[in-house]
Amino acid sequence: MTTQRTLSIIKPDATRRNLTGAINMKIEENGLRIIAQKRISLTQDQAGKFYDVHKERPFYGELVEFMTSGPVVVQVLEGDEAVAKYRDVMGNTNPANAEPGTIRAEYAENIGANSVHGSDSSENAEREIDFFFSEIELVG
Ligand code: FUP
Repeated sequence: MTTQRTLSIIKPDATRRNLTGAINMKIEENGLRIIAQKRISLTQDQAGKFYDVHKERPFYGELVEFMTSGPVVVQVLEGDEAVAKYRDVMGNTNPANAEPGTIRAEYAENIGANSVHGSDSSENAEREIDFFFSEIELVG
């Protein structure tokens, strides 16, 4: 068993439809613990920096626009193999290809407005957690 932490973001399409609680229920039902959480509005600058890895992709501008279109809930999840576990709980990036029962299959609107973000490696998780949280905000 390897206990890990991962960064989750509940995206504007989900906060707009009042789905924070429903998504948190899926997270907790799957054995992940929410050890930090805050609801914030991202600036264009913050969203741009967070998604810097996608800068050259054709959807980058739209992604930054979308992530600043309403509040987001940023969270740190902790649990056994939390990075891979949360990727499973989220489902495929495109909800049309997401396994039934996953967050994206149930709630995502489309590949862009896909309700949640989750770190894709433990290295990125560390970097993304540091982006939003200080150590004293993480209460395991
Ligand atoms: P994921 O790790 O599943 O969130 O997916 P990616 O890192 O590949 O993409 C990050 C975000 O970019 C997605 F959540 C939504 C957006 N995106 C698009 O809008 N269009 C695409 O074709 C791919 C990704």
